[in-house]
Amino acid sequence: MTASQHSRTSAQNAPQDLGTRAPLHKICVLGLGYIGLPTAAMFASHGFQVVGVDINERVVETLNQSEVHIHEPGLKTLVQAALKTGNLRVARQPEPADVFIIAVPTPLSPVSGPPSPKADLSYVIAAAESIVPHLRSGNLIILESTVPPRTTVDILVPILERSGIGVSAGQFSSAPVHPSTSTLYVAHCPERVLPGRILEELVCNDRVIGGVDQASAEMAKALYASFVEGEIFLTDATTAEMVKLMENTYRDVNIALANEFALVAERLGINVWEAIELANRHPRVNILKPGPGVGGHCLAVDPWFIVQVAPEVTPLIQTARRVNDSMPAHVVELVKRALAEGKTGDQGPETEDKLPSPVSGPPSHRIAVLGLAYKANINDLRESPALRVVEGLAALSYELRLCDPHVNEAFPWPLLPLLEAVKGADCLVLLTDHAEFTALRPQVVGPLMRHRRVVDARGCIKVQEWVAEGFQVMILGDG
Ligand code: SAJ
Repeated sequence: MTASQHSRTSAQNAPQDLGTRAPLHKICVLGLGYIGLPTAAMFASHGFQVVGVDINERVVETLNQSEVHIHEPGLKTLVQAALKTGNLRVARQPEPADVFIIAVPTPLSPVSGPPSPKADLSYVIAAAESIVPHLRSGNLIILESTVPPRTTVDILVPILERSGIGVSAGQFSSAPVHPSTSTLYVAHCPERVLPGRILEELVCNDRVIGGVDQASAEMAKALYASFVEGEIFLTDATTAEMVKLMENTYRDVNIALANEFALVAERLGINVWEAIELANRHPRVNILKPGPGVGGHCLAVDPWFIVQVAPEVTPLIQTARRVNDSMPAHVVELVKRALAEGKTGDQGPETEDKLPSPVSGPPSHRIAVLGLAYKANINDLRESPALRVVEGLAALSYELRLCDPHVNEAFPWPLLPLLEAVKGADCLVLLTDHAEFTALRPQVVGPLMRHRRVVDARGCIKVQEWVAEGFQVMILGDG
């Protein structure tokens, strides 16, 4: 089917159940995480009656106290406003509604492991089972969670059919719509929002909606058109699942390429950052940035969902994943090398922090690790490569001083304010390019350190400035 643009609507002018012509007023959102909560609040702020459901009691309690457990620009204001109007309610259990939106996590299964991890669909299955007793004819069920191809048709639909109500059938096609009155409509509507810009992208991004049939896709489109300003494209459910996975896999593979270029540049003794900048002057080249690895709940996970359905024909995707997964260990090697490479630079002030022999062996080194979140200016630690680097450094018995001004979580090590983390350090290791760290001045931190060394895994410091202050500088990808 070709692309079709939406028309704007709202709950007052609500999309219709195509069979009964009843308006879809009430939405039950299952899972109040990074996607479910903003989506629930967005629908509520557009006049729908929304019940947000989460199995985590703490999440429900927090929201019922008008607090928000997710840090995302604008989210707290939106959620609080939605709760205040009464359009958004929060509960532990689902209840009857016109629309059910499943937005629960799909992590990698802890039991599958190498050589090829697989999706853990237990949350999707549990959420689908939990709504079965509440389903009524004419309901629209939307799966937003990222899933392996064919999950909607092979796993979700059979569970929903346990309700005794049939799922809107037939091949997806642009044939005329003849919905029955005793039918469930089912669609996959993957999210595409970037953490840090979720609310903006929820509204502005184009959206791909995959129906199990034409009627389901059209119903879901009418619903999302209440707030989506981007174009809405309709297709079948399996194509929509694959589209979502292809987007994140494309990015993961391209980051792996940048990381591989970085490793080659180190061998050649050239600077990959300069080389990438120059290569990107080509009108059809856009190489991404190398770094300490790929984190977050999407890029580090989703490519495996494609691999699991076709392992024999996906060597490129698998290799890319492994290249990106190998980067934290490479950063640990860079730190080891930086510490082993002589005693250049200012030795810093004589303080009581001075250890007997700071450069004679790894155990005595004090490392200030700057940045734990998986990317800049967010507090999200999921799959963060920085945590793998920290594990690697800890295994070498270095004394670690961790700092991440965006993160507020318990670690085996306390999180310290920046200048405290840096005090008496033998090496700074920059893992996340938070604004606080890219603005860091060597003139400020240098005098606090025991040895002036910095390892920059994000290519974000101005090398000359640091060298001028007597720092021994090591940049990932710069030989
Ligand atoms: N990274 C690099 N080099 C780069 C770009 C990113 O090393 O040049 C690293 C980041 O540091 C981070 C990881 O990749 O560790 C992922 O960051 P990201 O900003 O590329 O993506 P996410 O995971 O925050 O969000 C992605 C987005 N997908 C795409 O851009 C194709 C977002 O639009 C999706 O909605 C989201 O995944 C998701 O939920 O699937």
